[in-house]
Amino acid sequence: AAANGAAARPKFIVNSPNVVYSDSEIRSKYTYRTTTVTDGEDGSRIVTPKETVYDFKLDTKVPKLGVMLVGLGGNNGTTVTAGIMANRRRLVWDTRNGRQAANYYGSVVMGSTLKLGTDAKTNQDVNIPFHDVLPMVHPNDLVIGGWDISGMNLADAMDRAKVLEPTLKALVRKEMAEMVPLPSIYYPDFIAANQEDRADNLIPGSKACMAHVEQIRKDIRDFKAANNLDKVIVQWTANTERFADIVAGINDTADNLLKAIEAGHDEVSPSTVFAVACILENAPFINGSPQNTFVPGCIELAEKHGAFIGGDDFKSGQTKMKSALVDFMINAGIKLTSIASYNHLGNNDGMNLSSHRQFRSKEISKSNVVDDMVAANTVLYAKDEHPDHVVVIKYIPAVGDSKRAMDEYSAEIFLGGHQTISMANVCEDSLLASPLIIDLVVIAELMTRIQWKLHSAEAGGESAKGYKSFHSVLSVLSYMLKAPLTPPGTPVVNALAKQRAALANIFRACVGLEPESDMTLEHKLF
Ligand code: NAI
Ligand code: DG6
Repeated sequence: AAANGAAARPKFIVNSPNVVYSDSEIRSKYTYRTTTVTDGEDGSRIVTPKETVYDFKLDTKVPKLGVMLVGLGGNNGTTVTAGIMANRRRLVWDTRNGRQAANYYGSVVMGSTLKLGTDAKTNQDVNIPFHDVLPMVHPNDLVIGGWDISGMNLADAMDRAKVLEPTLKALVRKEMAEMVPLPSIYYPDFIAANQEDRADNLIPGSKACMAHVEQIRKDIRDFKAANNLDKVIVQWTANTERFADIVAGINDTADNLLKAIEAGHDEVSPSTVFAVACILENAPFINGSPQNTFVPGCIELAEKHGAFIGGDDFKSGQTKMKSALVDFMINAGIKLTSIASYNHLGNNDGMNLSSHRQFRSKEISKSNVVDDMVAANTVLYAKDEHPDHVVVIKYIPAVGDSKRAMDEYSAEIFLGGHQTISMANVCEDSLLASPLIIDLVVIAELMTRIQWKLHSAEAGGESAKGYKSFHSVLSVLSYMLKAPLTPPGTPVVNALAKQRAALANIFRACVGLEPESDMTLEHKLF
């Protein structure tokens, strides 16, 4: 993709009357096929195929993009920053296992492929890098900045994080040392008391106020101007906060939330203040932690301003496995009866989560991830029946960022038999989370360039009138998130394969391609 703001040349051309290319846009006419079900008078179900024709319009100009991380000096913040530097400079470093080159493993956008179609001659699948499906920002071109309540420069902060190899750190140290997080807002009641020692880089004031909102907005504008950026995306990768209480008259509507911030109400969290600032500044805001940043008033504010928000809580290791494995079990007709999910870790995230109220936020986001799959299987589960599901997190400093996760899945199988699957997952937590941070930024940015309208025969699909953006709540980011935020009143999808299919098929629709059905009739009917 072009890094200089020029329109990027598509990596393939779709040969269809429904797809029109221009210097700055791709327009497609796309027929979305669904099925509606109604109850017939005799108690039977009437199932009707339905077609809705949409026009999609993609701005192919790849912007110069900035990403501002809240929590820049933390394990994720320093790891993703150093990782992007390493890739940009194509660094290779020594490890005890040999030479290691920078890569983007773990990023769907940069590390995975998508089936484009079948080769006309050989009938074999043609797969392309996911990044080539539509013109996307390359992570090497991201300009990184952000805030942290700890004022440590990023070279010292990456030492504190204890994630990266010393040989890699030596190669990026100089550049990292030049980066110092902007001062941030700190309301001690929202994160664990054990974080107080690092809070030395603060915007004055210890509860929400409009001055904080305005300072954050100014920081975004200044960063944009200083780096000559077209757009900025903000992502919360700061400490997990406690849940904010939902209080009528305080955070239940957009107006009440703004008034509550003006009045300095105690139930407005730092992450909500950041979200509000970003919404008002029209910078997409993504929450990578589990707390309820997006209180109802915040979601309404985003809708009012047509600003993009996404969340919550990066889905990195244990939960990603859970959302794949449980999907398999329940869709295989195996009755999952319990999940015992234990993990311990020794990084600063683990220390913060050793405090009960912050653990509770994480417990909620880790626990709800199988609900939709259970509810969908009315053969195995009675109404309101759920598998037992317990989540335990322990702080063990000695293991640092190397998280150990142990899960036991129990299930009932044929004729009363039992199946137990035990899983142990060991990984550097921030090396799993960093590629997700990248994917969230790249995909959220792309979503700001896609518009749609209902196809109108009268306008011949040519009129630009009536195009609008996707809903403010970017549920298309669900694959990367443990507790996907969806537009109010719409279902949450946790199953990993469905989340990826939604992502891939929406992108295919933008270039007029059918969803990948995996029917492969070409290999079955001949
Ligand atoms: P960390 O504790 O190393 O980094 C968090 C940083 O946020 C710290 O540097 C801290 O000083 C800063 N901070 C706290 N409050 C702040 C505020 N109000 N403004 C600006 N900075 C603030 O944690 P880590 O490992 O980087 O994780 C970050 C978040 O991501 C945590 O909430 C964690 O639960 C979440 N997460 C991490 C995953 C992973 O695999 N590493 C996966 C899922 C979620
Ligand atoms: C321990 O649960 C700490 C958490 O921050 C997790 O490491 C993080 O949420 C990742 O969890 P998961 O389940 O996606 O691997």
